[in-house]
Amino acid sequence: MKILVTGFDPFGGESVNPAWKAVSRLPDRIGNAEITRLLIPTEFDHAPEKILALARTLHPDYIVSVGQAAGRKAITPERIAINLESASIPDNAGFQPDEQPVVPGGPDGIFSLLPVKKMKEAIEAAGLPASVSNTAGTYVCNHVMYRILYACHTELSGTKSGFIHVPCIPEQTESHPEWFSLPVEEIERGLEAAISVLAE
Ligand code: PCA
Repeated sequence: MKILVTGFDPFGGESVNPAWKAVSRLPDRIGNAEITRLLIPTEFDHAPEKILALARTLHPDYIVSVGQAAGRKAITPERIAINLESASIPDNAGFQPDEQPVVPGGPDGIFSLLPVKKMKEAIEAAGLPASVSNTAGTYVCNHVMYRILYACHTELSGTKSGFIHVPCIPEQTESHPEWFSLPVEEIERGLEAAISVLAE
């Protein structure tokens, strides 16, 4: 089994992104799955294109994308991506969509193809805070989740995908003391627990 796990680069003035920090620490194998880690830019267009370019040759069984959700107090598998994007800050390429569809004519929402409740339970069983989230927002993370799920239903047959948002790490809370944080080792352990559900 092959699992492609992606993490974003820093955005919004931050110098780190806990998503890539944690994803880059994942081992080469989890259960019976071979893990491929991919850094993606926090850019609406390039992020899904980079994932799709690799997925077309790798043919992974699963694609799990991971992003930062500042202020969230748990590791949160996302249940659904919506066909709407609206950005309060520009992405790393300077693009700032305002109330537009992710895929014109696409379905309003696409459910995760990952077992989100089982993943949440596995993260909790590892001793870490978890909950299933019902919104991935309207920024780059929702865009990536929607575009990759859309591709799973169209061109990437045999691949299932979904998204996990993670909290910040302690070094980010110096400038934002109000943000909840978890050490990067813990986020990595939580992701490993969630991914192990796919590799059983
Ligand atoms: N979080 C942002 C985009 C990149 C990231 O890590 C989001 O939640 O949309």
